[in-house]
Amino acid sequence: MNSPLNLMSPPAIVRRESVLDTKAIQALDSAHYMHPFTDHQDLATRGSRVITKADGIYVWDSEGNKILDAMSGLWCVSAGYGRTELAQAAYQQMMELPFYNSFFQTTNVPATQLAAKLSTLAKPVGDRRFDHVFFSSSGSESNDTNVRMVRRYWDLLDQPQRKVIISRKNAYHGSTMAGASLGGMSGMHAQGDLPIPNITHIEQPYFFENALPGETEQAFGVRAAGWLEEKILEVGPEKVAAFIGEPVQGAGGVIIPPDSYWPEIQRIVDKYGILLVSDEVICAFGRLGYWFAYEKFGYKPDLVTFAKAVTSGYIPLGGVMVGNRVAKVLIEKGGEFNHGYTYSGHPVACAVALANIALMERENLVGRVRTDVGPYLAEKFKTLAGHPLVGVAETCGFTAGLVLVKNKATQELFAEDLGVGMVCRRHCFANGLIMRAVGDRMIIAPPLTMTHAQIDEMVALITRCLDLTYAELKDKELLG
Ligand code: PXG
Repeated sequence: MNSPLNLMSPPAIVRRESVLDTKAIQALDSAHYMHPFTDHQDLATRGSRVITKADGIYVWDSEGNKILDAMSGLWCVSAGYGRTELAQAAYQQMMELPFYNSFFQTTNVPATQLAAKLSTLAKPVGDRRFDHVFFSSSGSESNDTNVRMVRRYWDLLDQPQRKVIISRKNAYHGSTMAGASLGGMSGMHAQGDLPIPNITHIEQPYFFENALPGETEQAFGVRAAGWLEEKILEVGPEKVAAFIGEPVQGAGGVIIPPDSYWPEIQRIVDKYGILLVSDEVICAFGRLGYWFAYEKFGYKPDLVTFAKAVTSGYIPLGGVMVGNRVAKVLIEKGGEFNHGYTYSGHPVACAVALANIALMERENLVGRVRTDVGPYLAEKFKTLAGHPLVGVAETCGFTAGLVLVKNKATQELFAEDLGVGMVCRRHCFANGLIMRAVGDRMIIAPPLTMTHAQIDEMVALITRCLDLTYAELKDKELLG
């Protein structure tokens, strides 16, 4: 027999500090690696930035540049980089049970414990409780699961004609056929005959672009929710299965709805009896200061999508919190639900998620967003709103967006083809800061571990990059 393993002592990590041949990696990358959402001819001419290591809130590239990652990887690394206990949890679980499936009446300990833990974190609201979880490995897969569950639910209730799912323009719900169809990204729909049938979209609740002159935010929120009712009536209420929305639209540019929006959406879905799906792939696990963001906005979803920060991005995991309204029907009337993934309830991913949640609880990462670093970031963004290039600067929890404008007094926007957001993003990278550009909306979603001093450092970098962008635009006589 092999000698017993000391499960608590993973082998020492050998740090690969040797100098990397960046050009060689870039050549291999360009020749063989097809990247997501990438123009490969463009990539080949410019070469990829090779990220080689990370610690805390910083990443390093192969040229040794240290970069403050204000996007947490891609909205994922909420606990920050270099957390030994997450690596330890993965190592230990890999040695104990690296994989077993959850089909055929089997289960594993971490998946079971995580499901139970998530059920306690997803607070009951009104008559909705979340006693059940369905696991996948990503946000996209989870939204495919939602489509399957929503349609199965209505079939089981003898209303098979209820198939239409209403979503919003500029929403992001993933990149599988169902995810991309639910999303409202016109560039994605233009490739591959999307959306698939029975998915339709309404306008987004974006005050800055869609409000009428003189309209208050509160009035706009109610009017924007009203677009859902108009669509329900247009489709025919008897055909509508569900509405899906992100609490705050992330990839769409951190679009924060007015407070009046979600309660009015709730009123409308209740009126027509349709299911409400809250896609919290970005917003859950503390990003908005709550474990789940429906709590912040006070609505009652039937299904809640999660992924990303459930493991702080250390390993892929996603899933759906299944509310009692849907779970009861699926379980009591449904028999076998013919849906699932090889990696549903992957023991290593679930073990990392349990360790990540324990870490978040111990460091109060969720609470500090609500009462400490969230308000501090909001205060700092108020000062950024005064910058001559900034039209609006707004935050929600620990995510934020600002709009670059040609003329501050009139709030006139730049022509789209100027790509001003990308100009700003270039200055960010060159100055050691990762910030996302969505059109001319610059957005951040930093690790929830940030200290006040690190927030100051980030805001100083943002200011510097705005100054540099402003100077470049002024030189080119592009300001209004
Ligand atoms: N729903 C939401 C709300 C998301 O933000 C997905 C689903 C899909 O998750 P997966 O794990 O399948 O990627 C997401 C993902 C961006 C960006 O540019 C955002 C995401 C993914 C890629 C890029 O901001 N969000």
